[in-house]
Amino acid sequence: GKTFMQKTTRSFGSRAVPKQTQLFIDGQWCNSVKGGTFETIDPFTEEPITQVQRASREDVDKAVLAARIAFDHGPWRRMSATDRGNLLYRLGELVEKNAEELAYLEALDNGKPVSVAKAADLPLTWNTYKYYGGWANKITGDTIPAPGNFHAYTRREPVGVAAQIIPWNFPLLMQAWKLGPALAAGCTVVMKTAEQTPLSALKIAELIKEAGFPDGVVNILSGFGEDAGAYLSTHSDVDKVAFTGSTAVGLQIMRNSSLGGLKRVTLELGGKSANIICEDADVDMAVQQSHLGLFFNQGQCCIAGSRLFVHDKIYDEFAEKSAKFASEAKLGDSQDAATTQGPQVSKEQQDTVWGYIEKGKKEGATLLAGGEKYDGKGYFVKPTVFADVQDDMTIAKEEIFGPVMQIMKFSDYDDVIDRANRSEYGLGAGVVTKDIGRAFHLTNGLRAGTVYVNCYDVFDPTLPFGGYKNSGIGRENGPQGLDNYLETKTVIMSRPDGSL
Ligand code: TXE
Repeated sequence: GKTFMQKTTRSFGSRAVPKQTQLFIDGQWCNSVKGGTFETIDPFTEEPITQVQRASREDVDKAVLAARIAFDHGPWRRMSATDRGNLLYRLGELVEKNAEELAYLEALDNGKPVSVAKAADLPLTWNTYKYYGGWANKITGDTIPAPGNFHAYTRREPVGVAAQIIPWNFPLLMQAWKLGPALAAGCTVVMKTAEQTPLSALKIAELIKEAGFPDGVVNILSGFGEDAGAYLSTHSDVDKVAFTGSTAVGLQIMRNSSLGGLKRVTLELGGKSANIICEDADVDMAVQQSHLGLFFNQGQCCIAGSRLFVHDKIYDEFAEKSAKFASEAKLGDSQDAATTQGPQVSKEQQDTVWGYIEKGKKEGATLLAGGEKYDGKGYFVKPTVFADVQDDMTIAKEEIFGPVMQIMKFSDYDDVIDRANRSEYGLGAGVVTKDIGRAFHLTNGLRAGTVYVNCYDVFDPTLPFGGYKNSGIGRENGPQGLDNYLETKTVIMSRPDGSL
């Protein structure tokens, strides 16, 4: 049994109720100032899981003030980089220790299969905290041989208070990608989680307290984008805004963030990533690679390989096998170990994805799998495969963010590079080939932040991640992830004449 939480019985079997539903401000759990709350919904049962405190402007002000004071006057800035790194590492260990509960919460709130959360989201999350813990005392400057009698050097200093706004598709991992580098750099944070998935982040807040971070260093607000999120991104006491979500909101944040003074901004936004299957590819392997690339996480991945360009020599075989592969998905309860595809995160997402399926049919794509409405309980979308998709169809241009595959045909390699690059997005791309020359030709020609060759959806804290064009600004993960949270200070000291 699940001893960590109180048990209740729901219509779809037993679901333990999460303990933590308050706002986490200045190291304390509190209700929202105005008393607002909202329901978070289980996308499998369509029933509310619990009521969560809803942050409004007053709570954002409180949290930003706490983060400001913690940055300007708290023990955090005086702590050694080694101690700061140890705290992050300890947080990683606590995530590992609490993996079972965290995976349960993640699956409950988001709908993803718990087996996937355990195998992917959790290890990635704890490894991210540990990875950035290791970086804390390796952030160094340079000594510079400036001409004249000077000793010149640079210091890398934290940017200050970071506002971080995250989405619902990988709640724990997006939280770690944001907190890890910010805390390693020595920033303090106000994070607003996604309204669809507030729960796992609150468990992390509990672990942050247990790890021993000073009060106010991390503040976690559950709430909505249009009020808490928008206000946080304009706040004049915030030095930096980091956001992951839709391109539309990313552009809004870019504008809003300049209202209260100049802030550093990094954005990780939508995508419509091209995945190119060459004529020499092992078709079965390519079918698996592209299936993972599109259907992973119910298709709710910003880097989903959602424009599949398949060489005409293998097109028919590929399309047929892909459709068969897709129809074998086991839709079900996220808490059931046998489930391979859970529900979409929300009714809104289910409706949006369904709208795209209808558009695909209307615009004349050939339906090879799925495509009928799911009318049982739970926000499911049947895995759907469209073939004969043309570049100008809506489903080939817009981010669907669901289990809907678009297969397109190509025959010329230079032409397919042009077609792949003819997109407002540039987050990821894939190539399947055994020909090393083709691999270089395509990877170098594609305008995207990550290119996978004979693999897809490989993520790791060591690997920089981010977008070209409308897919974002900046890179997360790797040492590049730290740059987003650091200023460079140049110090020039006059030194006595004649010293060497
Ligand atoms: O995203 P939003 P939504 C894409 C995907 C999806 C679409 C819509 O295509 O179908 O976006 O999803 C907060 N100021 N991605 O509506 O609105 C919001 O509360 C400040 C891609 O869920 O961008 C949440 O915390 N914040 C993506 C976060 O922004 C605001 C992941 C993301 O929500 C705000 C998610 C505002 N004005 C969706 N409005 C990816 N890149 O992985 C909303 N928010």
